[in-house]
Amino acid sequence: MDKPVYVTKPYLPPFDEFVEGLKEIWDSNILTNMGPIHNRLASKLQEYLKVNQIALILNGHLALEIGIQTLGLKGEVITTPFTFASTTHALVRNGIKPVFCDINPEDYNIDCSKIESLISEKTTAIMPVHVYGTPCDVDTLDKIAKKYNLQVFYDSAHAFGVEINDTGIGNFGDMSMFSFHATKVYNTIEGGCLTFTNTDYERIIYLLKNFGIAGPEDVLLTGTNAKMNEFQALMGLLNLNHVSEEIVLRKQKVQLYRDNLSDISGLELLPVPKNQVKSNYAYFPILIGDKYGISRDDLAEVLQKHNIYPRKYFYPLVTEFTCYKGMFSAETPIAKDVASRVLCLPIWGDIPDETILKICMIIREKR
Ligand code: T4K
Repeated sequence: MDKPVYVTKPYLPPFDEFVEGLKEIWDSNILTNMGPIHNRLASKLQEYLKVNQIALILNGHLALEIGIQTLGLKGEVITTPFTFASTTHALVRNGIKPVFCDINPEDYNIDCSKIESLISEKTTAIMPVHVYGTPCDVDTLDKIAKKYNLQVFYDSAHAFGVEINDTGIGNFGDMSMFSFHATKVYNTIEGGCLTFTNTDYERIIYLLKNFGIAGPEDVLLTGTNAKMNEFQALMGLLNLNHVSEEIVLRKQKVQLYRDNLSDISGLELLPVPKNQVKSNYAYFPILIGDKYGISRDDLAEVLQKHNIYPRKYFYPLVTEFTCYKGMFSAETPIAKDVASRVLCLPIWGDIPDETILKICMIIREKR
């Protein structure tokens, strides 16, 4: 390829739309601290995600930390090692011990059948991840949580716009976090949000993201600074007008990959989303099996020689990170196996069909 092909390309609105939008910021002189564009975006996103309550945050990671503090999680939280660093870091940075549960080999989400054996008297919550945007088994998670009086905080970083039977994915559990990072299906440059149903949380989150300031002379708690600014919110407002179209395009690209890869021996693709699921086609992972003939790492190298840069999301497993190695005992053989074989191929709405066909040809020929 003449130009490098990365795992994704951030969505940008038409340049003129952004420049036009900037005028409002220049007129108002409000750059941040929950300004008018921030507030408009919050109500539009609440509608789009079909949720009762929403709070915009500076980025997805800080949203996770603020969510943990709002829910009052402590002790041990059961989670998955097959995720981005952020999920585990958010727990550890808040003094919580992550207890790692294995994933299932079908969709790489937390294996609900293995959760109960990990619950101890210190367990306060489950933090599952809707990996690659595929919904976790929300019904079983709900049953386990009710049975053991645990909270469920979903890391929905990948699941923007995903629905189950017309219900927005952000309605399940006690709280969900969405990431609006540049590399996501929907972006506000950096950004994120929390969605929840308990109305008490709105004020706590507001305080936590704004230093705990309740008024010019009143600081109520030890908050941080995690406010989304007006430039981010403007990007978000404009991108929201285009995101449905982006998801339709991604669906076509995913189909093109499927049509050209599904007959290759030794390759495993994610299952087609179930009928009741509205997918967002955020990632296109493939698993490389023995029958394929060369290893995942060798295939990644072959693609790189063609200036194509897929990513090994999520390798290494969190439990193998230098900062965590040997710290947590974890029996997660499936996660280990998937992490050693996964490769996420380039995907975004307007990736040219010829690029996908070329990638598929290289994968078929292994050279
Ligand atoms: N939970 C989960 C499960 C997550 O996956 C994430 C983030 C979080 C929590 C935390 O949410 P945030 O705090 O990030 O909102 C990327 C993203 O930075 C990260 O947001 C995402 N998960 C993760 C899965 O992917 P990296 O380290 O792979 O990013 P990077 O910079 O290598 O970007 C990947 C490729 O995208 C580059 O090779 C080129 C392209 N790119 C990237 C950027 C930033 C561009 O073309 N333009 C750009 O501006 O983490």
